[in-house]
Amino acid sequence: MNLNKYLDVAPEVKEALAAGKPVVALESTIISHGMPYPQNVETALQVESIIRENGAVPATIAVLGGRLKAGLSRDEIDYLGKTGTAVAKASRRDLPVLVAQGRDGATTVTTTMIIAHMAGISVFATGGIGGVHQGAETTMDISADLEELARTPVMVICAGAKSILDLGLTLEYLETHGVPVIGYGTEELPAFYTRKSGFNVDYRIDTPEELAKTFHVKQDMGLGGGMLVTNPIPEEFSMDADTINKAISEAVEEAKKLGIHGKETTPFLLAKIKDLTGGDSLASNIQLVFNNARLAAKTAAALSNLAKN
Ligand code: PSU
Ligand code: MN
Repeated sequence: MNLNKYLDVAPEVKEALAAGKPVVALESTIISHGMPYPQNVETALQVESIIRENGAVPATIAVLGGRLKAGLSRDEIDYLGKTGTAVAKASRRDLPVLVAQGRDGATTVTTTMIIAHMAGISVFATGGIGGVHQGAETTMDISADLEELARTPVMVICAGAKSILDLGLTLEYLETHGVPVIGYGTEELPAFYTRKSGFNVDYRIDTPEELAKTFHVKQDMGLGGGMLVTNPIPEEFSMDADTINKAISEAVEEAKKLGIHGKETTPFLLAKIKDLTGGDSLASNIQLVFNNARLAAKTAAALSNLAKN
């Protein structure tokens, strides 16, 4: 294990990693900035149970008191959920400041990948990733998540990208940076709340074993960098495309009107969409995270079997 002096790995996670058992990383921006309290805490704890039920150890990641944490207690998860947006949203550029000042941070996909990799964790489950925003030709708003996927060797399992982003440009960016975009059981990029987006993924893979093998080969060949697995929301929880797209357009318009920018954009859009859909989007969001947690646990198990052989 590549132990870093700024990193605290929870005892259960440390033991599992030392024994070559499957571990799944989870992010904390989704807790503090992505969902309201108390659903955020309930979801985070439920996701951890789902990962355990599927044979892996969960490691929720955050920055607490300036320490990088891989594996949180229930109280720590509760604290991040209750404190909400008062906890800094921590991307790569924020980490040195938060650590130097002994502060707390909710980790995005970017920083969760960084800390997972430091701890020796290869599989990470979340809801959605950041990407190229609509209008990025002029705003240059491109999430640091894409850059991290290019450089850090962690497999990120998400439900695709939502159309608050420019999906076409997001795929172009990932292609340029050599990040494989895999559809789990689908040729089409899922659009988070819905199973369809009108864009194709690079490859379709149908089993956790094959996901694990592809990621293993990528690292074994020395290519480095991450891999993005897009797992469609289960049919029964997917939303009506017209309803959700209308809410997304309204939210994007409102953000533009109010001049929302920088790190505020994604949390603003998520909260607005939740209000506009009367909470339906939140219910779907929770279910797709559960679905990704199941796949991640199985994939982490397949990856640890590969490493043993
Ligand atoms: N998309 C979601 N839910 C989220 C996020 C994105 O559907 O909670 C969070 C993730 O933590 C992601 C971050 O890494 O937002 C991206 O923020 P930005 O667009 O500012 O890079
Ligand atoms: Mn941004």
